[in-house]
Amino acid sequence: MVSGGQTHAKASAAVAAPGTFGARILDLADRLAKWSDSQDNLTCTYLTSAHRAVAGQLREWMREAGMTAEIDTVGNVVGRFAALDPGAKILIIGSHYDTVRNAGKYDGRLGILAALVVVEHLNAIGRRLPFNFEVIAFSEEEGVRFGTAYLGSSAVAGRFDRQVLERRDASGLSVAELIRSTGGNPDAIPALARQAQKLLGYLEVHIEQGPVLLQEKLPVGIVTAVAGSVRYLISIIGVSGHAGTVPMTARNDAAAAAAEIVLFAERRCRQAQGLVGTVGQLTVPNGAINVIPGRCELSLDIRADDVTKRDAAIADLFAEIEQIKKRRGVAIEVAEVQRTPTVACSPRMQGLLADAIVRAGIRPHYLPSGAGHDAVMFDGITDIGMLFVRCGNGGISHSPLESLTADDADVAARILLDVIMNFQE
Ligand code: HGY
Ligand code: MN
Ligand code: MN
Repeated sequence: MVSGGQTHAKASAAVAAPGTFGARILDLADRLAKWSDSQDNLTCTYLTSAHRAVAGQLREWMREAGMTAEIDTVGNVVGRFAALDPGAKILIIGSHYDTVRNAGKYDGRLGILAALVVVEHLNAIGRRLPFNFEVIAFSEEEGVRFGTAYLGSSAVAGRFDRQVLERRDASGLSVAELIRSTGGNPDAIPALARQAQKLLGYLEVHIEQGPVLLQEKLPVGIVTAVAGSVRYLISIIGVSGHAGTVPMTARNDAAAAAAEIVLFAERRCRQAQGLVGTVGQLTVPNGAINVIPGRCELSLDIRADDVTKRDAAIADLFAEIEQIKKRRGVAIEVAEVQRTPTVACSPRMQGLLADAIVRAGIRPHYLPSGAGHDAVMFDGITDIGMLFVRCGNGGISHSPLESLTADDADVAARILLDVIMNFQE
């Protein structure tokens, strides 16, 4: 391990003038944001041409930083800053480069770029680490195109669910077909799994996506736990009809039934602190202005800081759906597409982050994450830790209003460097 536990961080970080890490992170994020699935906003979904261009750029930057770097069969960009001892264990620092639709530039990408600038710095000062340092840009965390999140990190963590390969996007293309179309091989996915005993830990730097660090007037915080979520896709089948001739009392309107579900979910999730419910997608397939919706499809994402609270809300929701079916004479199919547990960050990793934050002269602040993160895939496989970074505009995220200052990005990168330079097994 690091000789004598001395902190090289101060010496080595001094080489990089204050602010350089932050400015570089924001510049690289701007450059990545130029690739998008949309002309109008930043959208970078799984294995689109924009997504693959971003992967190629990340691989190039990783190589220029002194890492070996490859794009694996599911699109993860895996950079490796090798130890002097090739048989040394591995510390993984990762986050995702896919985005939601109409996204901000920093969700996921901050974590990749913070790790990248740290490796650039280590390489510049000729420092090698006593462990192999893997920087992984995960290919699919948001689950926008196929509905299920963590595709990239689940493969690396050895938790990939083969059923995901059958999921189809709006065009009817399956995950397996898409992976093959990019030269990947779904049968090679199990081989991506890292051996748990070879891992020293998993760390992720991520924007907070909330207002707490703003309110605390702190640039960074230590994540205590990451909220799990249950995601459903709901199909409502009613009877389509002429908007002008079918009396209101004779309708089985699928969209009106969906509206009842949306409002019930909102009402029920307002009943408890730490419980949230979101309908993020709501469509009337092939709808028309003068046709009563015969079909309506919606997504539902339920989360809580406590699994009992979450499951009670889900039970109430299912009971209400039964009532809506009877009241409105519609069929309602509910498919669970993902269920992830609430995951605690390891006390060891929290301690390493806290020590580095104190050394930086900052008050350590601990907070849970309401957002999901790739880190949850590594729970139970290795120690996980997350560093949150303050974001502006009230903490808004999953929006082009997402913002991050160069100063805060710089602080985060320096803390990450300090943790790495002082990392003890
Ligand atoms: O949905 C989430 O919490 C994360 O942004 N993927
Ligand atoms: Mn996100
Ligand atoms: Mn994210």
